[in-house]
Amino acid sequence: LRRESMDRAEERLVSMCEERARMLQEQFGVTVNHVHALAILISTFHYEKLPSAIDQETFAKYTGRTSFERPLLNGVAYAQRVFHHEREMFESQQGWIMNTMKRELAPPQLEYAPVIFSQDTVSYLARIDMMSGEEDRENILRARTTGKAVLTNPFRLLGSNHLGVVLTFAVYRPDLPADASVEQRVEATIGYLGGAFDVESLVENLLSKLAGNQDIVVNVYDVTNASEAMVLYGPPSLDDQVPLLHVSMLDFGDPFRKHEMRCRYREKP
Ligand code: WA2
Repeated sequence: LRRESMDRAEERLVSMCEERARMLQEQFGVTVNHVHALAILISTFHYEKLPSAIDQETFAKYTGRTSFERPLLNGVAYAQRVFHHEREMFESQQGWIMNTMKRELAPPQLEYAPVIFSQDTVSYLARIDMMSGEEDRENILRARTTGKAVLTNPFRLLGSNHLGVVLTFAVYRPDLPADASVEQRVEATIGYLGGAFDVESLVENLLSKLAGNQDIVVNVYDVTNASEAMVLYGPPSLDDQVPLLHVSMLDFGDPFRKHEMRCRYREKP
């Protein structure tokens, strides 16, 4: 009899965990697809059209109106690629000077990625050189060589200080061939479109609506490096001391990264 109730409990845990993993992966996927489309929109209407058909006001309006398409992002922004020899001209044309993530004057670099367009919800990104942040910089470099969606490690986001990951797509000159080499990709890069998955608050909101939420504890980990899993969501926990634990695979669309969801029953007081 005890054996049977244990089996039932396990079955229920598995089904709740798989449901949550599927749902989270689905919402991640639609969000990534929509950001991909935004990157193409920028390439088409900001670069292919001369003069540009997009300015900060248009970008803010359009991204605000379509935010329902990106349920797990706290906002999107576009950072332009600027080389050092273009900096002076860029800053005088913009009428402002770029900052670092630490709100200092950006020191000389070979190239920069200052945010020129931002959704209102992330207006604090405006004028920041995104290459001045370690996680964002790595994302930018990997996005432009791969041409794919890339994700950072979990880290504390600007603005909210919530735990999350940043998503980046490179924006290319419209003449980039479909079979471009890595060198051609890097050369044809004109900017970066991305935003942050605010996992701490938006995933919480997603899971809180599901039945049985009171009964289980959910964690999401970045397990890219198998020997040191990084918590992306949920309380710190010692999984090896738990009698019933289920691990569901997650695919967030960046083949370089591995994520998983771990679920267990909440301990009854
Ligand atoms: N977006 C929101 N919050 C952040 C952040 C970010 N990056 N980095 C740290 N906190 C404009 O890759 C281009 C967005 C980065 C895109």
